[in-house]
Amino acid sequence: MNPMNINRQWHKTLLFFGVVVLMSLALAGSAHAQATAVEPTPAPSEDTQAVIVPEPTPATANCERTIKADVVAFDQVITYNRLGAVNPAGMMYALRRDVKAVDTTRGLVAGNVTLKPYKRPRPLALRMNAGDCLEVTFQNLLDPNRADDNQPATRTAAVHVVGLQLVGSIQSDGSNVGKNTSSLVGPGGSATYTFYAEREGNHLLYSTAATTGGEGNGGSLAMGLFGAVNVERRGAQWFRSQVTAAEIALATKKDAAGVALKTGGNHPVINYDAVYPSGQSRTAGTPILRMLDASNNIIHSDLNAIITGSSPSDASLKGRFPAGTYRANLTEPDRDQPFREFTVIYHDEIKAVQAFDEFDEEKNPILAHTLHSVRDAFAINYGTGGIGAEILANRFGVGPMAKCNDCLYEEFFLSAWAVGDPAQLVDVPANAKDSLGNLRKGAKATKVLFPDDPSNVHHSYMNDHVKMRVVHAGPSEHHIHHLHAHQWLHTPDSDNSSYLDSQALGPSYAFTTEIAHGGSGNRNKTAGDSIFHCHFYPHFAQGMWELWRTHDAFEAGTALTTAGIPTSTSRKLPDGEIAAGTPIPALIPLPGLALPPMPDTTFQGFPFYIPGVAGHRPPHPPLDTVDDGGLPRHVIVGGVVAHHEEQLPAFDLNKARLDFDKTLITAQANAVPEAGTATEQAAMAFHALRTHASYTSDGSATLPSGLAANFITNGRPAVKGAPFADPCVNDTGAAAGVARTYKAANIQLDMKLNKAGWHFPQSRISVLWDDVTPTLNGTRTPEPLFFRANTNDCVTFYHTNLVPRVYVQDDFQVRTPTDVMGQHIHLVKFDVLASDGAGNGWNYEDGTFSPEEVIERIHAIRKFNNCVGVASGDTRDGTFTCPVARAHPTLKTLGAQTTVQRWYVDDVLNNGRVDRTLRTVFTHDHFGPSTHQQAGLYAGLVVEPAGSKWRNPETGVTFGGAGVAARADGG
Ligand SMILES: [Cu+2]
Repeated sequence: MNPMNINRQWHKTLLFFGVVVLMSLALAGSAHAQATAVEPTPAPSEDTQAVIVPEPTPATANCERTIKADVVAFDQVITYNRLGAVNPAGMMYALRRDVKAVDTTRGLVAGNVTLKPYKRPRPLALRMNAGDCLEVTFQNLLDPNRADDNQPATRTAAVHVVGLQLVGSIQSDGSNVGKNTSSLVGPGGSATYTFYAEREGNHLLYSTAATTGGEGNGGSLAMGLFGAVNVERRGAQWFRSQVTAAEIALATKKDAAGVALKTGGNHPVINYDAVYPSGQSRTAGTPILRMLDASNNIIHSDLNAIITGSSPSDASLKGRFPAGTYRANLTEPDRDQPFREFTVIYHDEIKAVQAFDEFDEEKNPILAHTLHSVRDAFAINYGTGGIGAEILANRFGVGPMAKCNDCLYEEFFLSAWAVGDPAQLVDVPANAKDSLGNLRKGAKATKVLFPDDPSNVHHSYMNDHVKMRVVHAGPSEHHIHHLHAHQWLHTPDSDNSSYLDSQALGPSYAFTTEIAHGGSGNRNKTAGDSIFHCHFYPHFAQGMWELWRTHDAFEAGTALTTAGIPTSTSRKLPDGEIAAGTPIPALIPLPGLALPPMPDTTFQGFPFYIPGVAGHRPPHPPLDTVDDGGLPRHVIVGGVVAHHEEQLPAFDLNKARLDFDKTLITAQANAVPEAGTATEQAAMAFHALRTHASYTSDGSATLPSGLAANFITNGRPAVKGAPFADPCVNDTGAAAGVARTYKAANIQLDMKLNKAGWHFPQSRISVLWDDVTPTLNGTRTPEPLFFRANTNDCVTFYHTNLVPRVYVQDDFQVRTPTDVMGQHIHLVKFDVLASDGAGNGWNYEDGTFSPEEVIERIHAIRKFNNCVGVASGDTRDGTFTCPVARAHPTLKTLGAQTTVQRWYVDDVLNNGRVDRTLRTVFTHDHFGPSTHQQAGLYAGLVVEPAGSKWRNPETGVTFGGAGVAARADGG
């Protein structure tokens, strides 16, 4: 029996990140103002009061069509990421066509089943349309004997779907309840469950046979036995969203001579009805892209899909839903478009053997306590990216971060430059040991597996309409689904519904987020990686996050050798461990939309214009820095480090109990121009054009509307804080907004918390520049920074970092580097590449270094380049080779940096054109939030109606707002 590292959730001990702090999203209580313009009561828009006509609901299920799914449950090893976290006793569902016998002589019998090699373990996603019945033919192929005593004792199983109507009898419930005859089945047994769906939405699918077990934390849910049923509108058709390069070639139309057809822009002309020829891994004659065959059998269960409302080959609709299918609202005026569907299944209490022995309470009882809160324990779609294993891999010299001397701590954990895309699976995981049981150092993986589904990244093209089907399959915790740089209406059929980028979900809960303002890229057409994650930081740090990648160039998939390794000339992602790079899936375009251009040597498409170096932290964005403190824009690619407070040459596991500090002694740095490299400037020029003549996926130069098939990008020139996607833009590409500037600094102080004198020595808060000195000398009472803007303000936010580069060990947390801080904001519009206040995916590191980090890097670069003097004294002083720290021009701190965020406070109109405003907006550091949230580092932007003036509610004195002269720092 393989002893598994069982989750014990909340030990009260000295943890990586001390106190569990839940996010407080509504902090408006400390607002000290009132708006003179009375916020208008949302006027009844012409159809606000109108009755929303639901789709007809028959009194009893009346199957307009019967969709069939042949589903099996079986035992499957589930590996969660490339560092090696694994559930050797995983249990899952799959379509029968996607599994095979382990021992072919025994056939497909219980206990002898595994996924076919092309199929990555993912939760099962089944689809049906409203009005359909879904007939699930289920066979339990679980091993009659448990693989592990963490598996539930019962080996019975079923398929139960939350929220769908049962058809036929109660036997479709998949349960053993009350006096009903059980509809569970034992190993080898079969049952048929039939469900009816009356409306669009999404539903958790799971087995009710073992809902508790393994310490009472979820039974078979914790082992992976769950999925989702997504219900689409009547008439919807479903296609795969991402495939391999070989598959998109097979799904490209050919002329009579068999030559692949191309659009005028050299894109493949897509045949959405293509079928596999013989000689492929999947059955000849079955559809490549369509998820349903001609006999209504579900043949693809991908998490991601393209959903159309008509056939892509329909001459007039080209995949659109018939006009009026969806009720329009002014944050998403065109809801009848085809859309990309991402199934996002949160699950917690996962069973995982951790990547490294240090997490194991029996092998390392002391350090396991420190590491407990940063295990791989929270997941999405069977993938996880916990911070603990990433930091240990860096310290141990394994995985893509093995040589990242500049990777210190929490700041690199979400950067694909440093860690690769999240939840990649590889041929040799980073925790592989040698025959003596010792960790094998250095690079080991040679390829990323499953090129159609290589990572926890959901892909779309700019301007794609997107719906996320979010489900919670975990047994106990609640989560906050928070998405960067995009928003949705809670109920898009109601134009007065809440405008959100964060939404709570509890066990078995499910909702759809229909992305507003045209979907991918939001209103200002921002390409790049938008992370989504649980906003409870302990869950985030334990791996609960994914990326949504908006592409600005066509992705035809990475060409692979027969061994599955990217060819030397192929387009592929760089990697710190795998020299050949890692595959990009072929992203099937939505029909009827203008395609992004094929990448070329001038415009290479995201992320290839970001001048990062794989295996290291990326540079700061171009045009982002107001004051660099003497340290210009750069990438560190080598050098020598020291560990712990004592600056030891080697990482010491015993010291790590209390101290994860890491210091750069020498640094090899590559200069990157502040105004951008030639490649970056070409990308800026591309995005500065609003329209790019293009084609739809059938080769047509016109859209279904009859307009030219122009691919739309931002259309405004590069500007500080928004080099690619100026947020201060209207919906036709013209400049918008009233300028407003704030200048803020993050400071550390010993903050008193009550009259008894309780105080916290490492309080870290944001204040405006003029308030830095009075707050530090005690003449001003510290309070959370609440600042204001009116709808239609274009905010330039100066972010200065005056905080030490280390959070020292105290009663709550271990010693940790906090060398960089960012100002991540919710709800407003921004360029996700340069004002995300974060370093997510292949984006830049949009942060501001600590003054001490600036000085440390300057000293390390000087030492590497043999400059005379630690801080000055060389004839080359002031050059990139021998940088010299500078005092901040206003705040005087040596080495202090100021960077820029640019935000547009756009309107939120109901259908009566009344602006409901963005309301109160949360903003916080995103590089060390698990450390900083409980230390006080958060702020709020209060949004008032356009044209408001702001008065002190007690004195009546007007202090800001439209037309009122502000302080130099905006206060
Ligand atoms: Cu959570």
